[in-house]
Amino acid sequence: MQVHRHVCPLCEAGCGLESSVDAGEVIAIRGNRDHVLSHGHLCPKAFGLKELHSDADRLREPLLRRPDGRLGPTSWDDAFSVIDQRLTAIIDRYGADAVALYLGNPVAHDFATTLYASALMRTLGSRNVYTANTVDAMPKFVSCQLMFGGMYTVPLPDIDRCSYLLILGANPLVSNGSLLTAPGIRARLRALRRRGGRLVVVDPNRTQTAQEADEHLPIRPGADALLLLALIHVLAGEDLINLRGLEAHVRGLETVTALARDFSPEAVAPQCGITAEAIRRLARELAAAPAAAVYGRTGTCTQRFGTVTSWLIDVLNVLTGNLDRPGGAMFASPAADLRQLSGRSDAAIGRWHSRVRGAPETLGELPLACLAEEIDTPGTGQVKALITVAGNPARSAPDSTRLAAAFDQLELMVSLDLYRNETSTHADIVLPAPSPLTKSHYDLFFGHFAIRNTATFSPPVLPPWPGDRPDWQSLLRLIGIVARQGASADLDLIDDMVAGSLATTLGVSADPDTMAPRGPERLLDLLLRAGPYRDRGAPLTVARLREYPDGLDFGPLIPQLPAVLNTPSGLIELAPDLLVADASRLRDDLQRQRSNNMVLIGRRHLRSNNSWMHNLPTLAKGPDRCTLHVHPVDVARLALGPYATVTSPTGAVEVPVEVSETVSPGVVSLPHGWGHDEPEASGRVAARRPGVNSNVLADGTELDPLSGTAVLNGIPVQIRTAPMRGEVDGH
Ligand SMILES: Nc1nc2c(c(=O)[nH]1)N[C@H]1C(S)=C(S)[C@@H](COP(=O)(O)OP(=O)(O)OC[C@H]3O[C@@H](n4cnc5c(=O)[nH]c(N)nc54)[C@H](O)[C@@H]3O)O[C@H]1N2
Ligand SMILES: Nc1nc2c(c(=O)[nH]1)N[C@H]1C(S)=C(S)[C@@H](COP(=O)(O)OP(=O)(O)OC[C@H]3O[C@@H](n4cnc5c(=O)[nH]c(N)nc54)[C@H](O)[C@@H]3O)O[C@H]1N2
Ligand code: SF4
Ligand SMILES: [Mo]
Repeated sequence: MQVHRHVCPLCEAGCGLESSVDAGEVIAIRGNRDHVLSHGHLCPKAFGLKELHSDADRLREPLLRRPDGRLGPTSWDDAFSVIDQRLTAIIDRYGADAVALYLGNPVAHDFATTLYASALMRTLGSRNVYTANTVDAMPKFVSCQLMFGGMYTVPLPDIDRCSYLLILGANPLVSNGSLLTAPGIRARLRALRRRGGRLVVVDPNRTQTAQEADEHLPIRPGADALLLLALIHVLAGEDLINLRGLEAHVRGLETVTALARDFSPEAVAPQCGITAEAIRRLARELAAAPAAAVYGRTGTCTQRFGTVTSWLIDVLNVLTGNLDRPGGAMFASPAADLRQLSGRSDAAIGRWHSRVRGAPETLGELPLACLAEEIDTPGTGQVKALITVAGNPARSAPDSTRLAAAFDQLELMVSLDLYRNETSTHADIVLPAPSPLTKSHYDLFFGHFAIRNTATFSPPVLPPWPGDRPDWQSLLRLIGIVARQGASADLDLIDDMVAGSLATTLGVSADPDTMAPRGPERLLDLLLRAGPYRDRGAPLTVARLREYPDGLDFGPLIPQLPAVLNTPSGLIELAPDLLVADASRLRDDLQRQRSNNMVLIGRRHLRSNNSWMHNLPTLAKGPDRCTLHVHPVDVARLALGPYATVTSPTGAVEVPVEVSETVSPGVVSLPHGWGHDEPEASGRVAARRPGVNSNVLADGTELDPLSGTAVLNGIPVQIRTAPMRGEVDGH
């Protein structure tokens, strides 16, 4: 029996694991106590890796849509030769913009896919690039681009050293942290409180994280920006602003405090559903704390004021003098730093616009909410082909009914996935991805958001299955096709070009004698060599990292101002024009009559992962998760029975009602990523308890204007009791 030390690729926590392998099979998975960052932490999803590996429903060979309209097995060569013929014809006829690319969440968890997908993006040169960012973190990336000059320059709460932590719209006890790599978050939050610190959570739901806190403030969904402006109002009005040395690095202080003038705690209290006294006290506590950090995540992003809210969170970190300070909100310094690839840019938004509704591009992407209309609206520039990589937009995108229908109008759809999911089942060609246990792993993306600077490289735990092709090789083939070298292009040559261009951008030598062999490890090698760290006097490389299966520790985060700034002014932009202008929408909001509509928010579960892992028996067991949480007051008021119909302007779903004291009155919560009801998609275990797709309710017309991010939280809905469905889904 062999014990392999490796890192879990399933979420942003990046836990070090120990897998025992016997006769080519994983027989046990434990947390690695010696891992430099996770010290033995793991969650139930880690065991999912084993079941994922052996899941008989996982795709094992490419699928091709046959003349009878059904998907059937085909060979890799045939799959690529069909893609070559049809993709080339589409580009010839309509141009590269007719080919859209969608990159899903797991792309960010696979360094090889990240690097080759971006090479495909560059080679293709289409304006129709979509990712899960515009249903997720784009607001934060935009606000950091505008304030600090880099989308990866994101302040992280230094939770191991802070004495006060204000969390808005995040539930790290369940999500295990997002834009926050801090494995074992429960222990870290408990340690904060043990050392006399205070944890405050702002969330319409009294989540597991809120239950751990000293104080929970149940805010009305979408009102965070108002709350944050009121906190700034109090800091300014009570002379509590204290930059503690940041003065030399900021500009726009007066603009931002002037903006907050109209937003007194008394003015915002009714919209927030939080009393003016509580808001004043919060501001005073934040100012008085020796080391405080404010942190927000998806609840603050996927809402009407996503970018403004993300911005104001960091304004607070600055005004309390806690930015870039131990115990405050700090910047990571990853061993492989993607910021080395981006130049100075102050115009990251609106360099082009979507064809149909004219939505601006943000950081190189168009809003996912625009994809359906770009496919189903005829005219010049219409999207005719779509390549999806590790995503399920038929469940993760707003107005997903329209999107799924649009897929069937495409001339070509290619999906790379582990499964035939609700998206890939619409594809003409599905290219299977291998089990995560057969891939090497390095947290390229999440190193930028880790609370301690570490680096771990994990080789594959298990050998590949015969016929497996990793995503990066499929992407390399697609690059060859788009580069007009055909389906049987010389992949080594293309890979050399990808590596050569990366080396040039990074300004490092790609000397074959000192490099890792061709493929993703060579690209990672280049990034590590160009990065900030050395090991025992030598440049950091993949070979070096292999010597440290428990990870290399470069220590806690250290202050990085002003070198980390990449704004044209070289300063922290506290009041970027675009953000100040958008904040004027808030003034209108303040005047708006508060409606009595019920509003819908999302919810995550520890044993689930967006729309997948629902086919793994140990994770799928237990009570039904796709239920509507409704406060008892509303259950009584609406006379709800065991089932409810939830209706929004775009759609309706029928769900089991779960009476819940945690969700605020007037708010209901429903998880996303369910609705495994497409015939032949998603696997047999998942299909037994399909749940419903909450994204038929999100309408996709309302976006956070600066980031193109869809409003997925705070959706007005109507709720009424529904008849029992009897046997429909096994209830
Ligand atoms: N209403 C609502 N909608 C939401 C959200 C919400 O909170 N509420 N959350 C949003 C967020 S934060 C996100 S990130 C998105 C996620 O949206 P997506 O990224 O579109 O979807 P996922 O459900 O993460 O699906 C990932 C797919 O990748 C496949 N996969 C996993 N690993 C690999 C691999 O290594 N290679 C390949 N090729 N495929 C792989 C899985 O089988 C799965 O089908 O959803 C968003 N949508
Ligand atoms: N187990 C598990 N882990 C996951 C995932 C998963 O599906 N399952 N998904 C992964 C992904 S892709 C991501 S992006 C992360 C997300 O990580 P988190 O953001 O930490 O997770 P969420 O549960 O989406 O937390 C969002 C919170 O915002 C609250 N909220 C909703 N609307 C508002 C609002 O208007 N204001 C405020 N203040 N709060 C609001 C919700 O009640 C919820 O508690 O999790 C990742 N980890
Ligand atoms: S917390 Fe995340 S990284 Fe850690 S074991 Fe669970 S899924 Fe894997
Ligand atoms: Mo996400």
